[in-house]
Parts: sequence; structure tokens; C-alpha cells
Amino acid sequence: MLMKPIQEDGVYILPPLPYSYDSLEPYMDARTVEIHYTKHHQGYVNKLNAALKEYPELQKMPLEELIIHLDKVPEKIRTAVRHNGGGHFNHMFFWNTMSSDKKDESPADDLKKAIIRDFGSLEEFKKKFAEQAGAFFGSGWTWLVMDSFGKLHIVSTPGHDVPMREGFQPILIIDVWEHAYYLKYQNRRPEFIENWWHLVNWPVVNSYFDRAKLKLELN
Ligand code: MN3
Repeated sequence: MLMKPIQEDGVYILPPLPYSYDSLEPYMDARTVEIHYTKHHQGYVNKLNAALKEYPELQKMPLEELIIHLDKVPEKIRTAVRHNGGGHFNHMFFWNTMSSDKKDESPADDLKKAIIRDFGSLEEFKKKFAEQAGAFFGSGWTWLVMDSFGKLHIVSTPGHDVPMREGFQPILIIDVWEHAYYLKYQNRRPEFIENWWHLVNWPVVNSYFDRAKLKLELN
């Protein structure tokens, strides 16, 4: 089951991971997944809750709205919400777009057509995506996104920033913070990215592509 924001009495809880810690082996090792999920991701959820503690009206806002419309968040907690709300959202998106069912599928026809239209070929897209993710300086994320005209782009965001603030809809994401790969790959981020392709959950990515079109009313 896909991860989505879950709250109990306004307090966010870490949703269950859609697979076991060891199920992304050998491309992503169990120890990395466990620490990433139980320490890093949990940490963002905890800090988001701490920031929202005194603001029941913000606890009621959908998480995505909260991190897009940071102007609605009081300045006192804005940075904390940006970092930790984004951290929670981005990690759920990341876990959801990977699968333990490593069949090496490819995108469904509609998405594949859009990728070929905007990047030339699936291979060229993968190459550009890997290059951008590999070259991104510091901690952040690389995304496949859709703009308001339906065109696909590869963008990177620092920290836990989200592309929706620039009007893009997210389709695919990779975590390029060192904590995502350091135990297994050390400084070899390009190797991590190359192996991560084996984990991409294309059926879910296809559903995010469809969702993006719906949100942008392009259907
Ligand atoms: Mn991470």
C-alpha cells in the first residue's frame, strides 16, 4: 500500500513502509533502508509535529498544501515546516516510487511517449536524469516533473524543497542526500543512481504521471 500522510489527533505518524527493509537488496541495502526510514524519515515527522504543536489549524491543512503555501505558515515555524514537512512528503514519495518487485519494467505508453517527446528517448532521459542527480551539489533531490503545459522536466531541489512551489507536479524522485547511499556506496553517488533504476516502481510512477495531468487539468 502506498504511503500517504496519516495523523492521529492532528499528530503525524510515520506510515508503514510498503516493503521490508531487506527487500530492495542488493541495490539498496537493508541497513540503509532501516536507518533512512526509522531515523531520518521518522526524525522529519517528529520535528514537523514539534513545529505544528501549537497550531491546530495548520495540523488540519493537508500536508501538501502546507508545504506549498508556506506563506500561510507563521514565520516562527516556517523554516521548520519547510524542512520537515518537505522531508516527510519527499520521503513518502521516494519510498512509494521504489518497489521490491524488481522486474525492470518500463513506463506505460502515455508516459513513455511524453518522455520520448521531451527527452528524445527513454535512454536519453535516464542519462540526463542520472547526470543531473549525480552532479547536484550537496543534499537534495532530483525529480521528474510536469509543468503546467504538460511538458516534462528534470529538476533538482536543495534540502527538502518541493517542485510544487514552482508550479511543477512531481512524477519521480531520487534522494541524493548522502544518508540515502553512504553505507553501501560511500562517495559513489553515480553508482547508487545507476542501481536505483532497478528499483523504480513504474506502475506507481505512471499513476503519478496521470495524477499530474489531472491536477493540471490536461486530460
Ligand atoms: Mn533521505
